[in-house]
Amino acid sequence: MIIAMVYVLLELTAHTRAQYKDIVYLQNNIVESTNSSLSMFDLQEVSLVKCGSLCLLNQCCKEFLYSRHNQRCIGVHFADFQSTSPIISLAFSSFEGMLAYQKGCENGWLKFNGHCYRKSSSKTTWANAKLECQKMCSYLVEIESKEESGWLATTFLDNANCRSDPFFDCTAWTGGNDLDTEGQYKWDHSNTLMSFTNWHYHEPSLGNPNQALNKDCIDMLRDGVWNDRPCSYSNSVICEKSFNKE
Ligand SMILES: [Ca+2]
Ligand SMILES: [Ca+2]
Repeated sequence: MIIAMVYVLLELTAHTRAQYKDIVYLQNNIVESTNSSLSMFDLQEVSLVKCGSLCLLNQCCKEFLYSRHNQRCIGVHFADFQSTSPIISLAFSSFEGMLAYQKGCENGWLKFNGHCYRKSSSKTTWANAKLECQKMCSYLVEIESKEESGWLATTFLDNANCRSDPFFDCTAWTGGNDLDTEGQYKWDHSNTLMSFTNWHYHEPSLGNPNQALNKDCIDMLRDGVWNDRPCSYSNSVICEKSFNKE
């Protein structure tokens, strides 16, 4: 398999930067050394605490492997970020006897059923929202169950400050859209057709074809139900990333 030369630039804090400078890792080399395209750094003679903090500081680091024996430290990349490439099965816990440590959700992210979620403080278009999530190694939220939908609404949207019109306040973009084929609603990141849906009573706008053509992006209202609207609308953003391989 030919893997394109991809450089992974670790964004380190000033403190770490002082010690490591800007470290650029050639992913090709890492693939050879660990047999996985998902590793993002591989360091020697690093303490467990340092290894953990390197992973914690980087939004793209999902978990890390550490060997007390030779103080080797490997950071594992979020698989979510490369959903289009084949996921190589990982057997990290037995990798040269290294122990795997799961990081958990970073500051500002909330955990629910093995996934981390974060709502942005600003509003933007659907396309920008997608980019915003990608920059954090995450994706626009994809809602697969009533439980997830309900949790998202009560956690991020429904609050005492919401104004009266539920369509124009306390709403947020999801990854749902029918940009490719009108009326065929898909999740952007996983590129799958929706199975679970939770539309608002009058939505989507398919009853009014003229409107539906201009409404290709789906947002969630404060009570968890969905609505299609123009992708240019400025909306809050909820990003998601998973810890479980899907
Ligand atoms: Ca989800
Ligand atoms: Ca549409």
